Amino acid sequence: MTRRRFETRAIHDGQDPDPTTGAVVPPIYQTSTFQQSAPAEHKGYEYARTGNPTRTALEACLASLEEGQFGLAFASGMAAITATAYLLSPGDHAVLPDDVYGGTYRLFVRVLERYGIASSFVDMTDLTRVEAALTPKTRMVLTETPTNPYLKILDIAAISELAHARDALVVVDNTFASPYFQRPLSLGADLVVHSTTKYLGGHSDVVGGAVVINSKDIYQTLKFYQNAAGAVPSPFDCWLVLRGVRTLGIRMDRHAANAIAVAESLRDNPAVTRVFYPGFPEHPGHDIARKQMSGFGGMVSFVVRGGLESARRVASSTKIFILGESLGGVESLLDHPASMTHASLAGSSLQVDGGLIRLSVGIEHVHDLVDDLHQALAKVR
Ligand code: P1T
Repeated sequence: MTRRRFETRAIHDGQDPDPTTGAVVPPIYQTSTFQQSAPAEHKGYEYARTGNPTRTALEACLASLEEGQFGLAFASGMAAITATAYLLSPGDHAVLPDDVYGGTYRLFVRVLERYGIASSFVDMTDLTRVEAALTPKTRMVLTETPTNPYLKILDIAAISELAHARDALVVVDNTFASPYFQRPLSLGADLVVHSTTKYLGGHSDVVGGAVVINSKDIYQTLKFYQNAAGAVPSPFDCWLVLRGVRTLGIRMDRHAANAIAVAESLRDNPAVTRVFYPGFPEHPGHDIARKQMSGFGGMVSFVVRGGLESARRVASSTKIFILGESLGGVESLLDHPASMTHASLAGSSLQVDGGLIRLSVGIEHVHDLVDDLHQALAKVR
């Protein structure tokens, strides 16, 4: 039988009707512990930090969508990235993009450095810089593509080849593309991480994270860390993400269609000096995006003429785009990275432009979204 398609797997994988009751939707197993018939004899579950059937359903579904063997769910995207970082030991070195989510930067610089793990941040669109950053101590290359917030496109296959030649693991944060548009494991990555808070959950009502892996060894190590460190999601949070995942495909199609229309209209606005969208043929990563993604996603970033003050004015003037951190929900969100999501980069060499605005384009009617942005931009003309 041919492999079921993405949309079918999103609705069915890991989600067989409940064997006890026939419930079509996986139940929320709101229990902290499970009865044992004799000491250490049980039906696969003993204590809910170690495992819970609602979490198992989500983990199986996410593994299937990423075309991986194993999934692990966490309490947040940062918990998933932290568990992945436990694969590193003191003395090891990691390479990350210079344009990375501020929380990931903060974890590597402010936390992991204290444990003897060094990291370098490089412009990974330039493969010679990736190669130059790899040292005999490099054990991990953690990438994000499209990057947050400049939407740079990084060549997953080429970076994987360089990293693997030095025995470094490749981790791809696939939060922005979602598995609907991009499957890094099939391009050579070893691990995929997600903030399920974003497109996978899709409704801005849950915080969560996930890791998907093909290697059984790495899976078993991370599963041990998941239980040992304990940053697990609640059954209800797993259920919410799973409910979101079922509509991922249709939401992503609409996010991407709205994003290209918004990006095009911004390009024509005199108050905007630059628009970043990987779907534009002139975007430097467009050809790689066409090769490794099946759609360009729902994120658009742009620079407002007049810099920081103008950007802050625009950010406070939209009526439909909600000024807030996060992304990937059905509602449109607007972020001023320099003072919000990427404020933890302040003072580092990785600062983002004060005039930059990042949009998570939602699935409202596109004309309303375009009108809203142009009325806000009119305030700085
Ligand atoms: O917020 P949390 O679920 O812990 O996920 C962290 C994270 C990881 N990776 C990427 C690419 C992310 O964008 C995030 C969270 N990002 C935001 C909150 C934001 O607004 O960019």
